[in-house]
Amino acid sequence: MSEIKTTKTGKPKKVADATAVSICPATQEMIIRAQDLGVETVFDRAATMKPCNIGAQGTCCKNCAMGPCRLPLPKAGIEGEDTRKGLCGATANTIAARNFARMVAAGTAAHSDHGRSVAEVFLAVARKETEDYKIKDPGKLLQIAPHFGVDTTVEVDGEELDRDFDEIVLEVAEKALAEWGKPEGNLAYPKRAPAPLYERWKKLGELPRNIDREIVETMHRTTMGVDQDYKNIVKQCTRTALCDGWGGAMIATDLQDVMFGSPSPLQSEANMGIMKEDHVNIIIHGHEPVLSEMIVAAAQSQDMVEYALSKGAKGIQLGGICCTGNELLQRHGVPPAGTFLQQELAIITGACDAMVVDVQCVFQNLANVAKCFHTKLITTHPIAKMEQDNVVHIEFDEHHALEDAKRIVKMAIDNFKNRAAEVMIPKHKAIQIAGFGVESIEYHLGGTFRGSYYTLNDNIINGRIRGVAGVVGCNNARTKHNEGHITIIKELIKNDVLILTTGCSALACGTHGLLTPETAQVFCGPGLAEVCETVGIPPVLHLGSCVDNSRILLAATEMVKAGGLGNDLRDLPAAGSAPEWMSEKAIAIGQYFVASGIYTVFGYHMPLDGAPEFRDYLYNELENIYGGMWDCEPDPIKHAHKMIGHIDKKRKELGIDKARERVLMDMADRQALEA
Ligand code: XCC
Ligand code: SF4
Repeated sequence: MSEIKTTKTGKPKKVADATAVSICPATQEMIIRAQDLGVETVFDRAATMKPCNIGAQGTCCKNCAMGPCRLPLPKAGIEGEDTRKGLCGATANTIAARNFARMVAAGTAAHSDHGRSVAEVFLAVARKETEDYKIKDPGKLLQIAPHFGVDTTVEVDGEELDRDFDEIVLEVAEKALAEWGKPEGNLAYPKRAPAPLYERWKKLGELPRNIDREIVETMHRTTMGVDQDYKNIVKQCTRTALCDGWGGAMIATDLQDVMFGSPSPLQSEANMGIMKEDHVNIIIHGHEPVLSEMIVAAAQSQDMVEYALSKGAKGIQLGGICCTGNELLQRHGVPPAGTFLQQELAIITGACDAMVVDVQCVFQNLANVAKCFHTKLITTHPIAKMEQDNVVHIEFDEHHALEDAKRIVKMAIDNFKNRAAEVMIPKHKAIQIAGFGVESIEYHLGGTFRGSYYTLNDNIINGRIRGVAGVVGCNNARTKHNEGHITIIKELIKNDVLILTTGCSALACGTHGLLTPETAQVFCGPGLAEVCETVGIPPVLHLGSCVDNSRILLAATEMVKAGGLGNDLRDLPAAGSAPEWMSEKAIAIGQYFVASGIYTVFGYHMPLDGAPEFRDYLYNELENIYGGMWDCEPDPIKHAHKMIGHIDKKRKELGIDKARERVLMDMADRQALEA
């Protein structure tokens, strides 16, 4: 049970101080309600349980049964030679690098296995084995086909004709799925990177062969007694991470767009206030939109809506959590109910009639919380079940997808009348504009004339926009919920940096009202505000879920193509950030950002401090190899200024630093005039 326990003296165990652990008022309210009801949440556990300090330093090795070998760094640092070693002789560098590599492998596996599921459904569509999924964006299919080496035209008697569409679909599906296990050659998508970047990977011997193979090789190389040169391990980290960003994740994004439609800007809302007391509330949580797409269709179907009405509800309200939430927001405007750290809290409202989960970022404690309420917790994926007996498993199969989804929706409707606890939905919610993508940025910030990112580049060159930052990633119960994301992003836009956001960072931005065009006037520097006002976009663009970080890579690639900002991603005045990261997936993302030439700063901490030499290699040396490097800065303002410092360095290298000084001068002049 998850009830808040008492200590031996009968005093309640320490619980979280709601205002100290989140900046979100809805979250604070629900933490207090949980505590009043005696229901324990992640916030309370974080208040009582300390992380292991040697693990936190990255130097605990349990890769064989002679360990765990724990190598703490003495507080005073190492004087003279570093003689710390595990039983086998593994150094702190080796242990930390192996642990790091395994995180890259796990993160890549998660994103890529998601991609594989999507590719499998796509193959079912191509083979016409399912009626429930269709191709909603044929244009996107034709656009990606050549990247897989699939021709979209045929030559007949010297004449070039369009190829049969179904034939193209089938070939793309087969080629895409082969990316996980093809026996020879290299992964297809890295070729989409700017040529100098691709050539660098090739020269370094870091082009991935196939997705599964690189993950397997990383597991092999980091097992007891194999790769003992941390620099060599980092090379494999890159090859594996490229399988994520320029592989499985990018394929997931593309095929989801093809089947479910490419997002375009839309208005929605965010935060727990989207739940409705008089509606059946279904919260969808996890990552793969394959099932949730069907839940949307089921919830909107006439028979389900009527069924809900017949049970006394006014309708069906869907709400998302985590990246499944982002996927549904981007394509259907389904409002997210919260970030990763709000998953338990959505149940604590007492109004969650069903929570449907698929894979990744799902707390096992949801089952314990659900037990205290009427909420039906439904797992749907064969690889993600829960042991608790109050959890229902409805396995989802793409061949009868809509039927499965309707079963789930019906179960939620039937549960509406069972609400036992008093319903208490926080009032807080915010309006947001979401649904951006590579294509819509081009539409808003490109010239129709040039059909490219020309206007964006132009405004970077003339200094109105200082640079671009990708701010992404999780929440972490060890840091104040949403504070890192919001403080860093506000500081960046104040300094005229345009933000591309995904994942829980994007959810945080929605929650705190940063995804509206009006934000520009309140929080932005003068240059960025002017651009946003002119083209009518928010200064923070929601690009989707975490697999959609691939959109950030492709947007950056489009910037290079549009010209004037160098010829490689490493030349761009750009930086990456994950302020509140917690998932292994974030490490995989960080590594492919860095290996793509992007300076990437993580908040909270990195598990590297026990191995300072390896840490310095990631933070400094990698810049000489990739142009991008890692960094870590827990203080949000300093974090933002590290990114701005890098952006300014790149502006200087491009010779466009003077332009910005002129723009600022213009602004000062204008203000003087206005006064
Ligand atoms: Fe999970 Fe994707 Fe992290 Fe949020 S951001 S906590 S991974 S849901 Ni991806
Ligand atoms: Fe210890 Fe080496 Fe075994 Fe790791 S691999 S647990 S360092 S003996």
